[in-house]
Amino acid sequence: MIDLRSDTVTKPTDGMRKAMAHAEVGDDVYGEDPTVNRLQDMVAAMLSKRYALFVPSGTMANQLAVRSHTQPGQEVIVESASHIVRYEQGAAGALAGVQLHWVSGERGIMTADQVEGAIRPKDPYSISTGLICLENTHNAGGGTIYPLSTIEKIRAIATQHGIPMHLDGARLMNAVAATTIPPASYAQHFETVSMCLSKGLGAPVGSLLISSDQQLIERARRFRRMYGGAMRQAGILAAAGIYALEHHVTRLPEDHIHAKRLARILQQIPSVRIAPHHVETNIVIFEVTGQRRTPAEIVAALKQEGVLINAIGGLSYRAVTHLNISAKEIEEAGAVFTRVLTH
Ligand code: TLP
Repeated sequence: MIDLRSDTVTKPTDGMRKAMAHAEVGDDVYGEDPTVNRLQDMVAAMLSKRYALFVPSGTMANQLAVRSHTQPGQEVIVESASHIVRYEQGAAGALAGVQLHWVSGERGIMTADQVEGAIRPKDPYSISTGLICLENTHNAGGGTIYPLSTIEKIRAIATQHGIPMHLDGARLMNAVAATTIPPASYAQHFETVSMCLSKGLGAPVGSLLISSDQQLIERARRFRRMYGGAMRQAGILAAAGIYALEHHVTRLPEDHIHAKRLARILQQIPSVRIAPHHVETNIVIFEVTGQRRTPAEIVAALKQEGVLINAIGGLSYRAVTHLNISAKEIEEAGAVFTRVLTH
C-alpha cells in the first residue's frame, strides 16, 4: 500500500528504534529525564530560544500556547483553515475559553493588512485580542510557506499593538528545507513556536513548545499537567526525536521533489485541477471534477488499487509525501491516479 494520507504515518526506522531502546531515562515530571532534557535543549538552541517543553502532540503544543498566552474571554486571530480552527476539536474554546477570530488567507497565508484589520480596538466594550497565530507550513493551504517578509510585517503590527504571536510550526522544518532560511530566522518573530517530530521528521510521537519566556514556559508546564500531557520516562520518545533531527532533516527536500513530481503527473489527468507551482513542500492538494462518484467512493477506488489519500472536503483531496515513500512509489501512485481518475 502506498500511504499518502499524511506524513504522520511513517514508521520508526531500525536506527531510530535502536536509539529508543538504548535511551537513558528518568522521571520527566521531576525534570530528571536526561534524554528529554537533551532534546529540549537541542530544539531550543536550533530556534535560538532559551526553553523548550516536550509534549505528546502538536495539538497539545498549540493548545498550551493558546492557554498560556491568553485569558478566558479574549480573542485569538487565526487563519480560517488553520489546524487550530479545523482539527483541534474546538480546544481553544473548550479548554482556554477564548474565541477564535478567523481571517481567510490566500492558501493559508494572511496579509499584514488582514491581521491588522482583525485586531479589536482597545475600548471598554470590545473583546480584547490576546494572541495572533500563524501556521508555517500551512497544512490545509497545501504545505504553503509563509514568506518571511509577510511574517515581519505581521510582527511589526503585533508589536505595535502589544499582542504576542504563536507559530504553529508543525512542519517548520519543511519550510526551512525548501527555503534554506534558518529555523531561528522564522522563530525570532514569535513568542512561542510549536514544532512536531512526528510529521515529516518521522518520529512516532512528540512535539515541542519553544520560547525564551521562562514564565510562559512554566505556565505551559502546569497546563501540560492539567491537560494530561506530563509524561514519565519519556526519554524513550525523546530519543526518537533526537534521532529524527540528526538523520531526517537533510532528506526533507526529497519529499518536496516527490510532491512536485506527483503534482505534474496529476496535472496531466483531465478531471484533476491542480497548479503544480503551488506545491512548495510535501503536501499536494488537488480537486477532482466531473465525477459521478462521491469523494468516499474515489478514495475507496484508489485504495483498491493500492493508494491511500484523504478527501478533505468539497472536491478536494490531499496527498502527502514522507520518508517511507520512494521515487518509484510516486510513479506507481501516479499510474494509479491516472487509471482511477480518468474514468
Ligand atoms: N495534522 C494532521 C491532521 O491532524 C490533520 C495531518 O495529518 O496533517 N499543526 C499542523 C499544521 C498539523 O498539520 C498538525 C497535524 C498538527 C498541528 C497537530 O499535530 P498532532 O497530530 O501531533 O496533534
